[in-house]
Amino acid sequence: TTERVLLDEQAVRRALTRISHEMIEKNKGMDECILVGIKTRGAHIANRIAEQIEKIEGRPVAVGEVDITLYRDDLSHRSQNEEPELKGTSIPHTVKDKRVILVDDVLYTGRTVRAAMDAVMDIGRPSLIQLAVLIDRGHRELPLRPDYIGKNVPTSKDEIIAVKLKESDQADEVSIRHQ
Ligand code: 3GP
Ligand code: 5GP
Ligand code: MG
Repeated sequence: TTERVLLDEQAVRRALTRISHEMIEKNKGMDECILVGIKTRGAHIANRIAEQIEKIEGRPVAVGEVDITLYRDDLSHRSQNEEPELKGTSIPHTVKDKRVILVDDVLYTGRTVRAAMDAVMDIGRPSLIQLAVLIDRGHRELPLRPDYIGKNVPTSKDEIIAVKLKESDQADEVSIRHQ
């Protein structure tokens, strides 16, 4: 097994700061926006971005989360006929006519994001949905593209991106692992 660090604590912070500014610019302020993090680490990232934006804009940003279950015991090998499913939703605001920004740590096939979009659309009709990810590792299986990207990391399918965040791990660090 080899492991290589892609982003250290500073690099994670800078990427999220840049994304925060990009969101504010693209949406001409965040008043119409709700950040929706995909549990677990996507939700941590959404909270951090919301904190940054509040500092920059001087007003709070709405945040919610969705819990998408992955019926997989081996993270690097996906069985063909299993789709990620919604386990729970906590979005304490109406999404009707709002700009919903989904946030996840790693984007891979896109199936988790698709399930998250379904969950949001079940609640109400947003004016639009955008997508922010810390890492885009490629291998998309759906026609879906992130609006905000921390870092593009070309991977092979047997590589794994390890995302550590202080909220759930010891430190902030993103690395790539090959077995
Ligand atoms: P998260 O808490 O960072 O979101 O399911 C438990 C964790 O494993 C979740 O992390 C989820 O995103 C992550 N995970 C799900 N599928 C994969 C995968 O294909 N590869 C890797 N490395 N992690 C995955
Ligand atoms: P999907 O394949 O549906 O795009 O990704 C499924 C879920 O697994 C998403 O929550 C995504 O963040 C996570 N994921 C996919 N590949 C990796 C990876 O290499 N590392 C980590 N940490 N998460 C991953
Ligand atoms: Mg994730």
